[in-house]
Amino acid sequence: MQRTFVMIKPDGVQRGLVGRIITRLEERGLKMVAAKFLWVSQELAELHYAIHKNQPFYNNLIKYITSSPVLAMVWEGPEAVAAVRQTMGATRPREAAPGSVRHDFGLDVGRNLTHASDSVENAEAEIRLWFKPEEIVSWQRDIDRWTFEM
Ligand code: D4T
Repeated sequence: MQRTFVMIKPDGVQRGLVGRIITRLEERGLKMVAAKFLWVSQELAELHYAIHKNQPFYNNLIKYITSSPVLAMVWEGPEAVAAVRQTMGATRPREAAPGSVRHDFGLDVGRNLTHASDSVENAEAEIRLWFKPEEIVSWQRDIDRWTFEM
């Protein structure tokens, strides 16, 4: 099964949307295998968004992500990277598909509620950056044969 890194950003936490966002992933059939609630340090924020260092929005992005706690998670499922990106919707909420988290709960790209890895390689790197191996929980979900074709 594929794994992907997901973060509910400060606006999602402050607006009390954590439960509703998690519910969407659970209802879709994805399985949580790690979670931690933390205040992101400047150092972790810079490592996570290193690829955007030269972008004009970089400073605001770092300020936003370190402004209040986030919920960092790892989710598992078939093609989990693409599936979670689809559930979250396009980066810019006003361009996100109706029914996606970013469409249904957001408007501004600088308050787009969630992060989800955009490739399998980035998912592996982000999971390594945010979690120690022992923080990932391998577990069997008893309903899986009714969710996944095995
Ligand atoms: P993240 O990484 O937060 O899941 O977003 P995406 O993967 O969907 O989009 P991204 O990497 O292109 O952008 C990272 C982050 O930067 C913010 N951003 C982006 C912004 O504030 N202004 C912008 O013009 C863009 C493109 C939002 C997400």
